[in-house]
Amino acid sequence: MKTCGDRPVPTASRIIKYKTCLIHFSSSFITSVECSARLPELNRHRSCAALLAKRFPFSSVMASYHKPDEKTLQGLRDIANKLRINSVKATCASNSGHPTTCCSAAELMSVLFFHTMRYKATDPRNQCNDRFVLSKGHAAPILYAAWAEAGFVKEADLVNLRKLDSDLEGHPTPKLEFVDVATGSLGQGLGAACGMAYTGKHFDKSSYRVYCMLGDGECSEGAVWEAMAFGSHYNLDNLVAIIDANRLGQSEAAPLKHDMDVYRKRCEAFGWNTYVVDGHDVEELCKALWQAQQVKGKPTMILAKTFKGRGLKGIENMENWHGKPMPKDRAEEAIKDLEALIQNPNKTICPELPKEDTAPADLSPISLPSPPNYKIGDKVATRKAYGVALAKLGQSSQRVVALDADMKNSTFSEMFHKAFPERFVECFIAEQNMVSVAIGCATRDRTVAFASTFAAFLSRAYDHIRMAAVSESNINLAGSHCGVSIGEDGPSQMALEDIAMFRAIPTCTVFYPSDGVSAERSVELAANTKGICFIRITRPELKVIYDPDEKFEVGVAKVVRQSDSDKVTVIGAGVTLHEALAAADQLASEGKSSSWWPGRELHHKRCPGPLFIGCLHRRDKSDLFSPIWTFDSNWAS
Ligand SMILES: Cc1ncc(C[n+]2csc(CCOP(=O)(O)OP(=O)(O)O)c2C)c(N)n1
Repeated sequence: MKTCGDRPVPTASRIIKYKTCLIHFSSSFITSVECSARLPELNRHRSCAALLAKRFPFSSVMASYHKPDEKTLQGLRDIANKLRINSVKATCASNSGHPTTCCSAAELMSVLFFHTMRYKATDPRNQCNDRFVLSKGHAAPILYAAWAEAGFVKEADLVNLRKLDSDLEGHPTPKLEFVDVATGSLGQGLGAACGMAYTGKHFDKSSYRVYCMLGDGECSEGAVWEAMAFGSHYNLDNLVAIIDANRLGQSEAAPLKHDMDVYRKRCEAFGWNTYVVDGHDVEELCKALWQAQQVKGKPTMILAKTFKGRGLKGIENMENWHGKPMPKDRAEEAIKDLEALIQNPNKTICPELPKEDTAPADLSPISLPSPPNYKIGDKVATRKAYGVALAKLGQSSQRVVALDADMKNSTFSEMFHKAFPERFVECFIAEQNMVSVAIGCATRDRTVAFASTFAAFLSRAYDHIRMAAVSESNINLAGSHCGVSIGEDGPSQMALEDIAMFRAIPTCTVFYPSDGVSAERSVELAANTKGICFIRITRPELKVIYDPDEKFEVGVAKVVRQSDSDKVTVIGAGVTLHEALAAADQLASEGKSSSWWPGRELHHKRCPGPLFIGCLHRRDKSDLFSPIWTFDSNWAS
């Protein structure tokens, strides 16, 4: 069977022309046409065509496709081989890396970067540029090679791959201007790409498009399919994903091997438009990627049948070559072979420039438009104050967006939803994807993203949160129903590990507010704090203990009570601060008032240990020797 490329048939009326064809169609476009002599099937096809026309009115009638001229196509083939050569050279120089992973993707990268995507090669992070996420991050050398071909990276630097003092790390990170999100933990790129595409379509309302490349082995990750469901649910027609189906994973073949039809059916079942292509045929790729640009209402998946190690004699399509650089002599031979395929080594192809329809990000600080509106002694749950503050911040800045995982009526992010439905992203019960989507939304400072759910369920997204830090992301995560204070719901709903979990994340600031005032200020501080922010919020109502004008700072604990005769320091935060205060009151009533107990509220920045030492300010030397008691509702201390 000939797979897509020869003649995709965009409209039902055109289908009828192919009288003797057996038709295979994706839900919005015909993807492959196989001629057969089965005339009796004609009538069935006719009715099928009529049915298609009825079901898919094709809001966009496809503009006509112009095949690139032969010179351009050869130029793209030449670039693909140059990318291969540079990937082999770089991995040889570092004596590590994944040359075979790069080689299967060479034509895909060439066509994407030098035919399809629109971007300013001199300004990779320009807000108008198309975005590219290399979800199979171990193919980093070919990404670096593509940016060298585009002129942004010096070609001579490519051999510094994986060196300690080089930003060309083994897996891409945003230390490089052309990388928006770090990848390398497989399965996470598509969720981030969804966040970028959602932002482009619904927040920026701009024409930039988002491309994401995945490995076939990677597609065993459930997170990929969470992202697939999200992409089609939100009709992200500005999103194109590509599976580099090179058959092989790391230790053996990927489960579907080269069964492109099963890939197609799965992607279509998830609501995506699909094209099955020969991933080494630049012309087919140009056409499929062009077609994808015409599709309305759905994201597109390009299913590219490729061979791992393509172009490397004796290695192509062989097992046991994953993650292995080629021995020097074999590399030299392979480079010669590849050079021989290049017809015009000096030809460069400049990418098309993007449409200038995205405003630069507004980086001004974001403040609550009014102070928290509670009186000391009022009772309010910090989760509710979170919702109030988020809605207030939404008034202050268009960049504030909120995400939730079907918990908005528990986390109170529904208050933001009610006020700004157009800036609320329901991610449904898919916490890993919610974190990745938030990361995507926050790239290039397009949004200030707050994502909320029960704190307990953020633990299943831990690897995504870890990668958010590697991505230098500024996302804010709010976890409600923390600690044992949620009571009757039982341990499955209680976040007990969350403080330990977030404290271990580099760049993370943990806010654990104790009342409505500090909760609102935590949200305000988080919006302006770089790195990951975690706001730990509680279910039960707590007494307001701070004046609405109380000032809070990251990394500085509050002294709630103190006296000159204090004997011990008592530390609490959130709900436990109130327990500590009750204990202090009880001791006082028992005549032990000589030992006044200061309770302290914590906003701790990368606390080094369970005692939050970084936050405590001893008042004098004698304080150094006073005992410290902590009250905690987690398993971190
Ligand atoms: C979550 C995760 N699990 C495991 C790995 C280790 N690993 C790196 S590459 C790889 C195989 C990937 O295969 P595939 O997605 O098909 O990519 P290919 O190299 O074949 O293009 C594995 C298992 C990883 N990086 N991330």
